[in-house]
Amino acid sequence: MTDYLEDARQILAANDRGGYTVPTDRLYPFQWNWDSAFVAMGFATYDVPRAYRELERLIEGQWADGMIPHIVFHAPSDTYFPGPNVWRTHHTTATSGITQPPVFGMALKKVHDAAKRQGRTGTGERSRFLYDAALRWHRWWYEARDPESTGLVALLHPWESGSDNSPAWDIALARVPTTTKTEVIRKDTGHVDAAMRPHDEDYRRFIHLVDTYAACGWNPAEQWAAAPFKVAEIQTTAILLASGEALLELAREFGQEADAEELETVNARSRKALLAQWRPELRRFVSRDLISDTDIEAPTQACFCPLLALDLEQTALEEVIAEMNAWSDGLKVLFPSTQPSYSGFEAKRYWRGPVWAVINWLLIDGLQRNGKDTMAEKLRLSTVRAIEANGFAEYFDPLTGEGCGGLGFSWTAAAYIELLRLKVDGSMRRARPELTSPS
Ligand code: 2M8
Repeated sequence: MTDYLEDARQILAANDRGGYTVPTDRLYPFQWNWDSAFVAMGFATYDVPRAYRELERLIEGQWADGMIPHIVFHAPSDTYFPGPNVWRTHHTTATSGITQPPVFGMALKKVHDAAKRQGRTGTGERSRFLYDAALRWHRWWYEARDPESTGLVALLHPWESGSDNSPAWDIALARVPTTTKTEVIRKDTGHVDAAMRPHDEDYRRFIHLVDTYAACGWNPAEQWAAAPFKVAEIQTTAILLASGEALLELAREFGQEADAEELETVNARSRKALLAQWRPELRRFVSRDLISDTDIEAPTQACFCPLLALDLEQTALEEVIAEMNAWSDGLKVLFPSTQPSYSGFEAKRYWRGPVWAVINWLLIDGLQRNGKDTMAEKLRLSTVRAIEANGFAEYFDPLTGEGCGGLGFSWTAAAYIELLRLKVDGSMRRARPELTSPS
């Protein structure tokens, strides 16, 4: 019988490049921000020191202003575009110049709790160091990406969402010119089928944005003023809030009263702002395009991510479940990153429809938080079965279940480890005991 749990751990071991984990070989040969946070949560279930190390290595890339970049280029590789020479940033360890969803705080709390449960000594200091780094990053988010204190943080590049070519950006990204000063030499389509990747035109716009912000010397205020793409985004804000809640618990535990007060204030503001993005007529939440000052109504997975950090009232909750069920109807694997009946849906093209195990993980957390265990279990089973049947692929076609994109993928392995643990534990509650080594 195949030991999928062991396979998942083998993938994480194979993608280890010295205390950090690449998402997959060749296609993504560096350390990615939110990938590493998910991976650290996977490690936390069986190798706490390695989980700490993953987060510590990411922090090597943290900028003086608190920003944690979306890529840390620890070691050179010529299998990825855009590399450090395109980003033109000035950190000691080469990094990109944009950021990614702040799953880090949630991950840190899980790693810290696992260390405590195991009675490990000497981990308090490691947690404190990472807590300080996380708090500095959260301050950066609110200062640099919500200068008017609305409670919703904004993205200046689609890559910052992690959902690169989501239909959610179609209108906002179309305003970004396709002209670039940098030559666009894609490497991704040499690794995987171009039909599964963003279009060339998307890449030209992605790189136009990089050129624009590099010309600002990566100064946050200058970028904010120059940005042709600016989206106050609900998935990122929900993740920031969930991580903010985790940091608040840590602040209290560490006796950091002033930090706790500060976190309470920003968390409350974000909670209120997220709730205001609920659209009953759509039965989902919406992001806001800050350039056109309009709602983004494209139906994507992000519309349900606020569950992660909100306690919804019953009526809204029932509507969310009805909407999620409607999207799931007739699919082989749940949950699609775009509503299947939407004109922009593409079953295999990256973030335009496929199922992502880590998104399911976030949705499951949100559903559990809101007491929707049946839907949570439906997503959990669907994810676990898809992986067991089709491998640890980067993502899955929701219509056929086919594993797509890169293979031997770290975050899919981490998600499997976590989602299997829920079954082993047999409950769908939030605080769960650790799974001990299977041997
Ligand atoms: C994908 O994004 C990178 C750019 O960051 C790319 O396509 O080159 C996304 O799926 C992103 O969410 C993920 O973090 C990254 C590495 O897995 O790949």
